Amino acid sequence: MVQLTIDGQTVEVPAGTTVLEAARQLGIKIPTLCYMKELNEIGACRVCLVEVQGARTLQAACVLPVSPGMVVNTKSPAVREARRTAVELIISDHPQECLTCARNRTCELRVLAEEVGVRQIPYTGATTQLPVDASSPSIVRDPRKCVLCRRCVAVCQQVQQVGCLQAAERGFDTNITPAFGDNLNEAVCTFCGQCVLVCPTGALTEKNETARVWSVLANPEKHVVVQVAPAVRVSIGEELGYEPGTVLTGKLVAALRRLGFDRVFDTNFAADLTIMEEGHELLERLEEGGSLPLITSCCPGWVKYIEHFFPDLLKHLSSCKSPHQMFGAVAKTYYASKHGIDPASIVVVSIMPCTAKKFEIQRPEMQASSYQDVDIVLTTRELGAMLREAGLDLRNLPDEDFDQPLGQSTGAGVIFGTTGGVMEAALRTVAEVTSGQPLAEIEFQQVRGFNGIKEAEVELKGRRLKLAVAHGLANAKQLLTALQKGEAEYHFIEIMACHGGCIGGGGQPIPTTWEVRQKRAQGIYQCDSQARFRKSHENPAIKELYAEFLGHPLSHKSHQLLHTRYQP
Ligand code: HC0
Ligand code: SF4
Repeated sequence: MVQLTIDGQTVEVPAGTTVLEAARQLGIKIPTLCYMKELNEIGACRVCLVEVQGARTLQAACVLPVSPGMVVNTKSPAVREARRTAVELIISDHPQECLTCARNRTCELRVLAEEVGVRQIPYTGATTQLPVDASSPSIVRDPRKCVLCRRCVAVCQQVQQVGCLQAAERGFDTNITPAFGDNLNEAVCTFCGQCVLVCPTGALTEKNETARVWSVLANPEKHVVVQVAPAVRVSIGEELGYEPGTVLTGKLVAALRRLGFDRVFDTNFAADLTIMEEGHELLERLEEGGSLPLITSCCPGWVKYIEHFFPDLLKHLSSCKSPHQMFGAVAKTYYASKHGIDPASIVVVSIMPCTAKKFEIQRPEMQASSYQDVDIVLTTRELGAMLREAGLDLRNLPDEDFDQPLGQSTGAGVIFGTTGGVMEAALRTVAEVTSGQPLAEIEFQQVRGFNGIKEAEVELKGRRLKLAVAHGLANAKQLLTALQKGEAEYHFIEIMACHGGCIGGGGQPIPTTWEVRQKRAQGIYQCDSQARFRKSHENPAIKELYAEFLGHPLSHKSHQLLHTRYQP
């Protein structure tokens, strides 16, 4: 242990601890901008400067290891002036567009400027004039607002190991960009949006579609139906001042109705449908010797990743479309004909915790209903903005129920929203369908929690099935590499691109930290434990859909509407 003094207080910390972390242990907050613990400790922004007795210059606390007897001052006049100057210099090359910026409420630079006492910008000079990159359906990059903190680079390279973003040029011309100056749409970006979550400013944002939604809501010719992803009900509250993980399903339904949606449906319904299809696909592959392991395909960031980086493994992907795409196809066929609505007038809006879903709906194979199956995707953040604009305070709204029939769901559907959930939901159904016996224990604890790669084994029809769950693309890569080398053998794998699964999706409220993810996951399991039905095959509306329309899982019609093919 190392003993040192910070602002007159003594603290003892393990060797190797940084001064920044030691100060935090004392409750002393040293401001930071580029810092992300264990991911981006590069001392680039110079905002965390401190004075160390005996040192000739001020030091960046985030990269300064403690040493015995060190005496640190975090608030001396020299420190405060240097920090303020660092922030003033950053702002001198930053567009002063706070009033119109998408990150107005959550901008770290804005808050930091206040914290270090910036009241004017004494510096003028050249400013960055690189063009906005709005090429992708998911993410907009505005290099003028970039503060070169490199947090996005760290996440993309280390957490996702996609390596899409990097620093180019030098000095004043330094900028963060995909390789070769490509735009995001041309690059290997998966649109996972994890970079958006860690961007401190408005340099990376989702492609905003709220204007299109307002416009269809105001159009009486349109029948506008909305579906809500599992993970949104436990995070939308954060946009409106609630604690992370607060379950707000009923109030959210009421709010969507007040916004003017004609029907408020649930993606959880379609998650149950996915389990019926994917569960039977697993059984078919096990029995008929199809490609194993079967790997889940409901996360569009993950699907884009495997297409770019492991095309030889595409045969392992489930042919199932993601639940919200299945929903769109069912809404514009089954629901339209059952209720006598012209599918051409139906607009399907998905509220998703995800930026990649904006890309997914535009894929050419997502038009099984003869129309684009899902028309518009809004992130949780965009829905938050719409609710604030409409002046809808959830606290004043009653709990209301989803519309039927596409609003009925089970606990198995809701756990899709967190890592391990698709696997657990599938096991609940596959185990019962094969044994014909009710499961004694329906909670599969082995696949819960935030370990990067989780493994489990279950007995199915006298056969031991080996399962794995990965979240975050670096973990997915590790699993796939082992598979490729023949070092790992599994029957069924669940992969989600984002840490924590959809609760940690790139469209979720900011901040999305590990602690916040934990609380949202707890909210998800709370929804499951309180659900009337907890297994997908028990969902009465799903039974009705098969009886009235699809026939049976993996039927010709199911294949037409709910499944796809991947081309390497
Ligand atoms: Fe998810 Fe989904 S669980 S991807 O994380 O599978 O986005 O919440 O809506 O489609 O159901 C996201 C969340 C969904 C889909 C579902 C799946
Ligand atoms: Fe990297 Fe994901 Fe951001 Fe694309 S969206 S640049 S893959 S972190």
